Amino acid sequence: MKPQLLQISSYPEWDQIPLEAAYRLHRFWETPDLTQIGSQIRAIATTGGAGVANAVIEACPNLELIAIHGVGYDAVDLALCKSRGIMVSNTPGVLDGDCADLAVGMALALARHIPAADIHARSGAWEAASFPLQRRFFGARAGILGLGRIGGEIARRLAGFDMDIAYSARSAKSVPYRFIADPVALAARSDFLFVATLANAETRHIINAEVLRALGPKGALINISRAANIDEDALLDALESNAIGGAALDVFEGEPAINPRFKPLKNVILQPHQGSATEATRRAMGQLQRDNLAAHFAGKPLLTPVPL
Ligand code: 8YV
Repeated sequence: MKPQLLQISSYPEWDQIPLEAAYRLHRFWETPDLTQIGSQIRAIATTGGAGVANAVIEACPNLELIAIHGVGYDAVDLALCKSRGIMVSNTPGVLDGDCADLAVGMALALARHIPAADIHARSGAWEAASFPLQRRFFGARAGILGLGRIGGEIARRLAGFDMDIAYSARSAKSVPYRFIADPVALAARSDFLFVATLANAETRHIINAEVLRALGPKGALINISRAANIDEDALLDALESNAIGGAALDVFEGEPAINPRFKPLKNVILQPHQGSATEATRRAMGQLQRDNLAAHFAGKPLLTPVPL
């Protein structure tokens, strides 16, 4: 008999077909009432953004595994999982390059105002006036908050842009970049401050009004991690008053809805949570999610367990 699996959000066909072949699937968005089936669910498949609500975990008393399609596990209550003996897997390693590409691409687009310049050329405004001069990107000072896999890939790319790179992390690493433990000090020496840290209770609003003040009117903030790492109201205040130079954001509080205060701003680049969104990476994430599920149901250790 196929193990029963609760699926929290839909996947492309290339994931859906093999999942359906291996499991008896229950689509949560079609049947959110788990009263009848909750006790039969042995695994939950979800995404990094969607996670799983505690009420859903509680409605599945025989749940063994939550398999996340994504590296972030901040939307799953790990303490609850631990107390219930539920394992959690994620998909680290396969999405680092794409997330780093987007972070650097957003920073470059912000520095050179590429989207606005595109409109200038397309709209005919160029015939009346040249586009204003922009800011040089290569050779600038970069700060990276969180030098994990994604942060490391960002640094490797920025080195190719001859950047002077510093980073904050829990401890210094053996890398050729300067370690600055304090995020305020990191921001103060950064032209471009990249946020690439995982999100948890400790990192909540790690980018606050003080860090933004230190970044200053010439500094730009790039967030490729989670919205919760940034005090979004403080960021909006700083952007509206030009207290920082700009921001490039892939994640938002309450996404996919975004705070309407962002919309009229000219000093921002906004992306709809696209860090891992290439076909090659999403296929690799789906495969790793299924490999974790398959390992579990074959009685083998998970390939990429989330430490509980
Ligand atoms: C995706 C992500 O949004 O990896 C993560 O944590 O946030 C993203 O890659 C999502 O999980 C894709 O399913």
